Amino acid sequence: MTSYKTIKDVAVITIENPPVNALSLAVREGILDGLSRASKDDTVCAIVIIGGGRTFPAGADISEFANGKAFTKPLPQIIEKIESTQKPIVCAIHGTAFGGGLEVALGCHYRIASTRSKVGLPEVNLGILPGAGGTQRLPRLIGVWLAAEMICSGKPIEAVDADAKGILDDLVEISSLESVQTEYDKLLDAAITLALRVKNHSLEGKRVSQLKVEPVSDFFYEQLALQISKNARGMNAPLQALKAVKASAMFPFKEGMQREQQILGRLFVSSQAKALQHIFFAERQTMKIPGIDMKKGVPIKFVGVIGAGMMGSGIAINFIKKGIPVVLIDAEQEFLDRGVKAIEDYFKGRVKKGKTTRFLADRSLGYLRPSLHYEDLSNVDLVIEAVFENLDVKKSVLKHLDEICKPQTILCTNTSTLDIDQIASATNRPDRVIGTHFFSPANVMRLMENVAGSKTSERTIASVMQISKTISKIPVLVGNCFGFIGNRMLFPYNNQANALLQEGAFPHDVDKVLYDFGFPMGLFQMSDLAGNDIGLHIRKAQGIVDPSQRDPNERYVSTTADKLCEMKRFGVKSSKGWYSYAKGSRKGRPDKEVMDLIVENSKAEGFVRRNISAKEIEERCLYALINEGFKCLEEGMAYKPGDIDIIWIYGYGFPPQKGGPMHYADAVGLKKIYDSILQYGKADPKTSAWKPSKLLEQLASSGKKLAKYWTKKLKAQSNL
Ligand code: 3H9
Repeated sequence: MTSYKTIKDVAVITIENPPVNALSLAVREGILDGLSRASKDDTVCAIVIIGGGRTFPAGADISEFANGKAFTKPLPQIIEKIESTQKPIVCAIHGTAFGGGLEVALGCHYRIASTRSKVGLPEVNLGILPGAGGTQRLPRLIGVWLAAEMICSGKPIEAVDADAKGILDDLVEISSLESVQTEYDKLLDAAITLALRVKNHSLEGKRVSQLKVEPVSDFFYEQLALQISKNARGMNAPLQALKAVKASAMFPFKEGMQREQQILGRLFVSSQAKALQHIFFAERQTMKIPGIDMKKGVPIKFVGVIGAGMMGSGIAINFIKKGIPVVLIDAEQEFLDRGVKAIEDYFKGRVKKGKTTRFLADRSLGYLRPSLHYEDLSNVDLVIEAVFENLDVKKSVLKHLDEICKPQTILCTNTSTLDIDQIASATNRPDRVIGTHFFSPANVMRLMENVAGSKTSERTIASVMQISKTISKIPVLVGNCFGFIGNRMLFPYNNQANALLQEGAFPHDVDKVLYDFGFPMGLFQMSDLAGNDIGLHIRKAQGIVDPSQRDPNERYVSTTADKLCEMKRFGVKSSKGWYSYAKGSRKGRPDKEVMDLIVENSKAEGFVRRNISAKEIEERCLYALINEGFKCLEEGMAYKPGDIDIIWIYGYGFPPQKGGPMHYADAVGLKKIYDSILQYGKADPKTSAWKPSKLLEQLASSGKKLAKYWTKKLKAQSNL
């Protein structure tokens, strides 16, 4: 996991633990061994620590947190050993020196980095803090102010910025065109040159732990704490990390380290840390699908997008930003022009905000080819239709594409609810048809639900999953059912919210509970923002708006929602919906007209309104959501519990510190959830959402956890 060599009397310890050189136990032992050899060898005058392959360590090995290995030869001790070594140590950074990686660098006496590299302490995103001296050394090196900002936000910075802040001693200029090998060679050369230059220098002032910290006023901590509470609402780690940083200014290094370790110990075992670390791995597992070999994907080099509306132009942006040419089609010149302008404005905005350069923006725009003619799609590798959400319209577009595009072209339909098999049946290539459910705004939201129809081939799935990754999305493969995973689960969740209105709650009661749970906003606020007509459109498509078409054995909860649309209360866009809005504002106020309507409807529908507790609101909304998640798993529509968690965190604002609905279910206890579902079902037998999933029933009665059960099941499948 590490290698050792000497070059010009400089010992070079190379960390070799691909892909990210995580600081596993074997790596830590390798570093100790290298330090010991270099210290004992009289011919060695200095030491260089460098990462092999593409990067300096991107942190401690997160997989060692759960199995306890992190506590054997722990990282803080290794870094202490590095810092106290009598020969100068130069750290050479390329790639991403994150977390424990940066902490190792802070323990070295000199730090140089490639201009292409990034450094950061992202531990708060995993629910912990930089617990190998990061909260004590970084403030000593660059001051409390800058260190607290980096540690509490967890955001990485570019090497050039790190140099300006005083984290680095020097930069090694590497252009974007140079290979990783050239970067490594140049960096190692520069590190050895620096090591030889400083070989006889005193290490006085070079051991960061011995530097003094300039204290800052309490006002600074209070302001930052306020900002954290707003930006990272509900997250423990950033505020705890701030406490540790404050300790660096209050206590000598040793005592500061003790504080850091105490806080780390508490965070380490917290439910938030477990949830956030679960998400870290779940996000990276979405590409691992039983029975799908991702290597079978074909490269996508040329793309078509149909529909230049908000969705289509947003989708096109994702591709041209990555240098993939896009033919953007619309039927009308006016709509096409509007779409092109929206794309140009997007890039203009990025240049203005300093997020890209004019040159790069123009280069991206150069990949856009607007057209009114489907014939221009004859040569694309993949085409995504983003036309109106209507089965017949989508079928006729796909049929037309099937006639025009080359036989290998993959046809994608961007839909949030429609049946992929029916759409595919309009073509002669159902194996090359797949759903790509982008979330709006498509150029911002990272989630993509890729929907496999019954005939979609492995090659099509692999190609689309891979191109989704290329355009920086988080793709999740889901099965073909109404609403797929995200919207399918949204229905019972939303139905419970509406049922609560019938029984006695008001929109602001329900929204407050969901906000307090950690969602960025409640369901009624979300509906107002998206447009209440969207829900109506879906209910109409389901055929449940007309009372004569409804199933008499199923409770209908959306009378008020339907009436709001009749009253043209569509939400923020019409300044009134579930709430009323001042012109141009997105902050809604409870509205008497709506509250009266809710009370009137309760009466008309035979409900005697009652006070409903926050606990009941939370349980009913969330348990209905979770029950549907279990049904998605047992039907094979979702491949892993973690996939559902990723969809709900990235698509619907489920609080990440709770780990997603399925992780949260395990944390609450499946028996408790199952029993509550039975109870709510007894009180409300006409709501099918309260029919417990068989899988939930089975796990609740056997006392098993979903995560463990599913991992075992997947392992057994892969061994078959
Ligand atoms: C820490 O340092 C604590 C200390 O302060 C205190 C300790 C006492 N460990 O993301 P990718 C795996 S906490 C284990 O797809 P990319 C990852 O699961 C750590 N495994 O690549 C994946 O595995 P697989 C603080 C890790 O190029 C593979 O590597 N550091 C770790 O898109 C490739 O990952 C962080 O939080 C790890 N630390 O992005 C940084 N990191 O192939 C976390 C990655 O089996 N890492 N893996 O699916 C990252 O942000 C990204 O991985 C990085 C590369 C930007 C580095």
